[in-house]
Order: sequence, then structure tokens, then C-alpha cells
Amino acid sequence: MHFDAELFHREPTNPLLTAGDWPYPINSVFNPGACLHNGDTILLCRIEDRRGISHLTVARSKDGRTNWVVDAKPLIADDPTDQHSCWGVEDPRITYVDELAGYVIAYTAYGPGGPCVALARTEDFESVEPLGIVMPPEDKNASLLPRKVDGHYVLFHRPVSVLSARADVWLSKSTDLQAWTTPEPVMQSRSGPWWDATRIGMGPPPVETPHGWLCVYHGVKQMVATSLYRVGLIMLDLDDPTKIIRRTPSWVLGPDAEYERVGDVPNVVFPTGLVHDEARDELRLYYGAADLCVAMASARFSEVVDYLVSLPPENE
Ligand code: BMA
Repeated sequence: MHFDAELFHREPTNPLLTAGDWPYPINSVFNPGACLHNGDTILLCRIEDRRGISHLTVARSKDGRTNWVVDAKPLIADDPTDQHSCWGVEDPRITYVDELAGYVIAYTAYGPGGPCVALARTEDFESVEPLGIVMPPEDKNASLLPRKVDGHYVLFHRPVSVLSARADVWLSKSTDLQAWTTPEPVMQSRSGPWWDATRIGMGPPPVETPHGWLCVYHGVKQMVATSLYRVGLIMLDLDDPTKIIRRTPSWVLGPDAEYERVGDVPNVVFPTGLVHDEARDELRLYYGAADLCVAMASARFSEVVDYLVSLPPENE
């Protein structure tokens, strides 16, 4: 039996990436999408420049831990001529899709209309093919499943209702990544004093296990002086990903280290990248810390799955 608080271990060399590692002047580097590509770990990092506008730049490492090499130019830049992304592009999640023989990047495009969901496709992380805006504002925290379910691609996203002020996780389906079905609710924030009562959002793309889709999400608790951003886990039904079958009662990672407690936005652990290293039975979770730097925590994949399966079933 493993307790949730013991599952993830911070990398001793955290933070992995800070503004000082960048080949050009920036304010901060955080909230990276992650994947394996030709054996390298790719982090597509959100860079906030010194105007306050974000773009996405690649950092690569052989082992996913050390010796990061940062590209000289953004892979996806803000576009001053585009109403959707003139205020920047943020918080990418990367999914390898076998059927497309490439990676789909889901990210937030930000403009005067509010944040909305954009997709792009790449094979090599050197050039990208934009797939356009797929969810209108206000919507963000989008993450695509790595394969179709029942003939459809599945995109998780987080619309915000102005009327109810709810910010929950929904999913939409598509056969071509362009036309999307009516959103269906997946997961709601809890209520009252719970750690994930104020807002939630899907983190990195879910990982398929024999028991269900393993998902990492962020939960927010609004305090008087700060918002606490923490990380929880859910498992979704493999054939019906609107159905939650397990949900961790507690967070599995929350702001504790100095670099998570102190920054541009204090008390933030914001998970956006997940690499499953099957050979090592390891999950490496890459996250933004305090909207200032990139950090990583790792867990045994089999322990995480065993722990989730040991929880009481949801929705039965
Ligand atoms: C969320 C997103 C993230 C950010 C987090 C904490 O709403 O905008 O980009 O890291 O807030 O500020």
C-alpha cells in the first residue's frame, strides 16, 4: 500500500530550467509540454518574454534530467497580427498520435477575446503545421488522447462558465481534429474546503494502462491571500473517457519546495508534461513551479497504477 504523498519524488537537481538557461533575455520559463522524440526528451516550454507575452520554445535532453539544450528560436510564436494569439501562446501539451505519425500540440492561444484552445502538428519539433483554433474563449488546459476511442479523437478541455463561475473538465470528439462534437462533462471541481474546490484542469495527455486512462490534473484552492495549485490523479474508463473510475482524495504533489512557494505566482505546481519511461517503470512529471521555472518529479509507474486501482471505485 502506497500513500499518495509518497508516490512522486522531486528531482534533486530541480529546478531543471530557469530564465538564466535561455540563450536570449526572458522573464520566466514554465508549464512545459513533454514527449520522447528519437530517444531525446523534448520539453516545449512556455517562455514569458520581457513584455509579458508568452511563446513556446524547445529544450532537449538525452536523459530527461540533465544537459538541456535550448533552441535559439521559438517553435510557436505569438502573432501580433492574429486576434487569437496576439497576447501570446501558453501551456502546451504534446501527444504522440500513431495514426497521424506525428505529434499534436494542444495549447492556449491568448488574445483580447480571452484564452482559447489551438492545435498544431509536428513531426520533428523543427517546423509545425497549425491546425487552428478549435475551442472558443474562454477555454484552456486542452489535452488530446493518444489514440481514437470508438472512431473519434478525444480532446479534454476546460471551458469557463461566466454564469456559474464553474471551471471543470469536459471532452469533445472529432474524426478530423477540425470539427468537434458538443462538449460532454468529465470531471467537476469538489466543493467547500477541498484542495480542488475552486478550479480544475486536465494536465498532460493521459497514459493508457490496462485498467484505464491514467490522468494527471491540477486543482486550485482559493485562499485569502493566494491560490494553491496542486496535482491529483484520476483514472478514466478506457472505452468511455467521460467516466471517472478512480480519483485520488488528496493531492499527490503540491507546493512545498522554495521554487514552488516563491515566484511570479507563488504556491503553484502546474503539471503539463508526462513521460512514461517503460524500461525504467518510471513516470516523469514535468511542471511549472510558481510560474517562474520548470521542475520534475518522478514516480514508479506500477506503484501509481496499483495505488489508483486500490482506491474505492467512483461512479458505481
Ligand atoms: C492558470 C494558467 C497557468 C498558470 C496558473 C498559475 O490559470 O494560466 O498558465 O501557470 O494559472 O498562475
